[in-house]
Amino acid sequence: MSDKFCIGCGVKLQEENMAQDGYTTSLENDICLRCFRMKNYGEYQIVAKSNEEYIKILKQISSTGDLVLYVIDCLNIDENILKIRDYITNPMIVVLNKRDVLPKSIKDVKLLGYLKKMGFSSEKMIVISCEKNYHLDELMALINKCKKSDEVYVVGNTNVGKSSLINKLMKNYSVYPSSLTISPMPSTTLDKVSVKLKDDLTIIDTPGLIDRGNITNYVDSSLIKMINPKKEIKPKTYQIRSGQCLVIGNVMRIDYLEGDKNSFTIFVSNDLKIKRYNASKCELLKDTSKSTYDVSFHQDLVVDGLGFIKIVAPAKVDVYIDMNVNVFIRDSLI
Ligand SMILES: Nc1nc2c(ncn2[C@@H]2O[C@H](COP(=O)(O)OP(=O)(O)OP(=O)(O)O)[C@@H](O)[C@H]2O)c(=O)[nH]1
Ligand SMILES: [Mg+2]
Repeated sequence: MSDKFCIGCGVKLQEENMAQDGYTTSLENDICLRCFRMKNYGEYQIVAKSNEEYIKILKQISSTGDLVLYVIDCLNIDENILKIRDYITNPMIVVLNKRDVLPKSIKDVKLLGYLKKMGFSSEKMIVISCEKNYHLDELMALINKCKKSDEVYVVGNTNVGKSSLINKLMKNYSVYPSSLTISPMPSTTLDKVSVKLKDDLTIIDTPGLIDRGNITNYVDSSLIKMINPKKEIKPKTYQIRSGQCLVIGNVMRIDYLEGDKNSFTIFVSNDLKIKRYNASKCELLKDTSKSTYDVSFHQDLVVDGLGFIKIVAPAKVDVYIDMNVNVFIRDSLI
């Protein structure tokens, strides 16, 4: 065993066992074979991680008292995001990333107001997009102003864009290189990775907390690529009567059971096809798990990792989807 760690994902490098994490053909290399394949060929190999390991890392971070950037994905705002406070008490900047995928009509103040209403209050908050370089100057200024030492940690669920954020900060504000591995799959980063931005600032990437209810854990890699929106979502509105259903990307079905003539607006990746059917004549996805929801006025039905549906009038609906996926109702974001 070496004492060298992969600069892409943080795993300890080894050249003994190809089947194990950290394998590299030579210890002269700086990255493991898994990262090499992801970076060069877009070939993804999912690694099963446990949240216990991550919670251990969070506890270590907590004991430092250093500034933490807590990254959240704009599309996955749910009550679980507050759980971070069970693990760390550090000063924190809440960073709402992937702003570019939400329609421009949704204003940043609305998103920030929503987080406040959920319970974030003492934390600084900022809406950004790594992809579009949106508000990164403002974030960098905040980091410089709020950091407690030379070290700043980046934490959050898997796939929210932690490594993307660090690579972007390095590209914009550092003379040093950074080659953290980024991928659309969950659990890309496997351990802590320190990246020196300047003499008095080192940013530390961490593996993400696995969100067990997220749909990306239960579909194959080609579908994950379609589910992760790459562009601004174009919401699609369907006028719908009870007895009709919508099938979204062949992963989810929503049947409108009871209620007046209604309007469902779907916010999911533009790559996913949506079709409307007469529910009694449609057998699609009936073999998946079914749950019934009562959606009230001004509420969204959220599907973890997929997106959300804004329903105008109160509605009773059946949702068919993989049994592990978290589906819930929240006050409307819009
Ligand atoms: N549209 C959009 N996609 C983004 C943005 N930032 C990151 N992504 C994408 O989100 C996916 C996950 O990015 P990563 O940087 O690997 O996320 P991570 O949080 O480090 O993930 P883990 O290491 O698995 O915990 C990739 O497909 C990125 O291209 C953004 O601002 N906008
Ligand atoms: Mg990462």
